[in-house]
Amino acid sequence: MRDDFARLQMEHEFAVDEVLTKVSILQREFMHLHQYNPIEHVTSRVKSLESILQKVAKRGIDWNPQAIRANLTDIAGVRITCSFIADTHRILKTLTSQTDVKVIEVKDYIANPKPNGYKSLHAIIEIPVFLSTGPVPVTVEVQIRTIAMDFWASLEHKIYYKYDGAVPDRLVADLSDAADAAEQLDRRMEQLHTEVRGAGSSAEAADTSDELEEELLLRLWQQSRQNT
Ligand code: 0O2
Repeated sequence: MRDDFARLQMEHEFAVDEVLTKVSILQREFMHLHQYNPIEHVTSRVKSLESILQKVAKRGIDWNPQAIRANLTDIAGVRITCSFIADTHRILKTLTSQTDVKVIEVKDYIANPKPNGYKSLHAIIEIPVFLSTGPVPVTVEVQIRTIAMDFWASLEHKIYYKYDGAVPDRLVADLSDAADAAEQLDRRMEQLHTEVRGAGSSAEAADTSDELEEELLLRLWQQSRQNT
């Protein structure tokens, strides 16, 4: 049994590694194509055995790895923090359209925030992890949100745990106001960003760097001809 649980956790660790690699490739390719990085930072975790068993007990799931695998979809979690709201949707679309990624469920708490003000894009995806015995499908919960949404969520999480879920009304109202302020900030920052980059600015930047590269190559070529 202990070995089964160790294997369960290990498979989820591998799945997290796979998703992190995918995200890193997207990030680097995006930077290469658009001279712009839409991802601020990425964090990940695999639930501890204690935390898995707590959730299993709470949900009344059978105490065997097969049932846990089928019913607990957030053993592996990856959180992607983006600069702007548009980036969150862009990253979700690019990641979930990869052929080896099977989308189990998407929850758009940005379009439909939770009553407390929580905003985030959640996707439960399944990816194959290639073990010596063959491929094993493993689920990963991917949360994608902006820096402002992430800031709000981490504070709300701390407050929720401090009060053991029974958050006083005054704080609930303050959190709701803070969620509105975070949304306004997101919108203004995105507006500014769009204004500064302007239409076609990335294409212009790419053209300029191409020209510089060409000029440099030409000079090096001329120099090498002079030296021979
Ligand atoms: P942890 O410790 O972060 O893993 P679930 O219970 O997850 O199977 P649920 O609630 O329908 O089912 O899933 P949902 O709504 O997709 O939420 C999953 C995760 O999103 C949560 O995991 C939190 O990480 C985060 N989340 C959801 N709602 C809130 C919220 O109101 N505030 C904050 N701060 N985070 C939220 P866990 O397992 O609850 O916690």
